[in-house]
Amino acid sequence: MSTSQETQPHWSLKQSFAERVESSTHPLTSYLFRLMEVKQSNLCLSADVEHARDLLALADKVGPSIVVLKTHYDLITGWDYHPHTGTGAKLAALARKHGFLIFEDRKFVDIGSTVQKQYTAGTARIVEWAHITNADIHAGEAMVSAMAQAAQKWRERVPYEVKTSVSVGTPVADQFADEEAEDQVEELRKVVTRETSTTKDTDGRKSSIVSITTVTQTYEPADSPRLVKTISEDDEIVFPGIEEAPLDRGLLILAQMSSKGCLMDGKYTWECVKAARKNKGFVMGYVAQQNLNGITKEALAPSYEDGESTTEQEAQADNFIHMTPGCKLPPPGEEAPQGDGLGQQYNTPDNLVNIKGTDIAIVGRGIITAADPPAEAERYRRKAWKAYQDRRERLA
Ligand code: 6AU
Repeated sequence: MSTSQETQPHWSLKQSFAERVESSTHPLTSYLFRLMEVKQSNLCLSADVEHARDLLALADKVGPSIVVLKTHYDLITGWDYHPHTGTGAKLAALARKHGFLIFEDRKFVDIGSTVQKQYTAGTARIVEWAHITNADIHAGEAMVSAMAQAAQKWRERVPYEVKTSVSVGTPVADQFADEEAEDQVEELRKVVTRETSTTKDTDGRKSSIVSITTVTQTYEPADSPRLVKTISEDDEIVFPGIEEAPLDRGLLILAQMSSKGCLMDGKYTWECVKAARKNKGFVMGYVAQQNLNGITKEALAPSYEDGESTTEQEAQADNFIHMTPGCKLPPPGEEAPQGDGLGQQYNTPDNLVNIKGTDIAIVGRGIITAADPPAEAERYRRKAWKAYQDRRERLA
């Protein structure tokens, strides 16, 4: 696939991450660019391990080398869904400790109403612990605005901490959105039941339970950008190089894939570019195999008649971040990394970041299966950072 950038590199390809902070249209992207400069890292670990305890141990060990930790919560055994003490909350604490963002690779694709619920509700409540998630927009651009709306609604509630108080009344289970509140009600119900069952009226008849408990939730301003204050003392450690991440949530549009025979063609990728330009307040960028900033329809899908297009001005203003999976270093003595035999295709960090112009290299098995994952993560960090520096030098 040829790009207009081959002849005329887009300005964002030449700038440093620090320089791109100012012109970012998403607060989380600005933050991430700053974090990348502070940690001299453009590495994302794809932490596709078997068990939740392995995930947390790996995140703690590799955390110093990365700026993004990518999860697939649905392939992890033993994922604890508790909103305050579960795996998501523990990952969030590790993210604060080491300074990285969490990216849940959920690849949402459905009608708007369904993705809103999948994103913010259900068992995993992804929006609460993942700064970033991604979407395959084959269902159409409307799902992006639907997710943006859901994230915004959630965000408006977050500066307020939920405070639950329990008092005597009549409980209705459906009222209890908060799991903890339900637990408290259940406890009280047991107490009341125990007390009333042992209480007899003077005439010997058992008293009946007229009222039990009601739960009221009030919202109090919180002064720090977190949902969960503390899990344990260790969870209070905060990475010293930069302030905590903002509470804004961001989306990466899955514009191109690394897998062999992928059906996402130029027409689809062009629709991704248009959806990104239309939803800049929520879309941070792309999961893609090449840089798409400033790209035109002619470069991606010349014969596609899409009816509406984006302007040259809009294309010039692009400053989306690009994260790229299918990244591996070749084994010693070999030039190119081999695929995994299951359709995954790999490129080196140099090819992806320097030549193709993407920003963050996503590495999974290249690090996870190494004998010493933290040391291997450091090796990848250095290679990916060098590729970024080489790109700037090459295009200067
Ligand atoms: O480095 P690997 O091959 O062990 O892992 C790559 C990770 C996996 C994939 O689900 C994911 O990256 N991925 C994605 C993402 C991030 O959306 C897109 C894609 O095109 N290829 C790909 O491998 O967790």
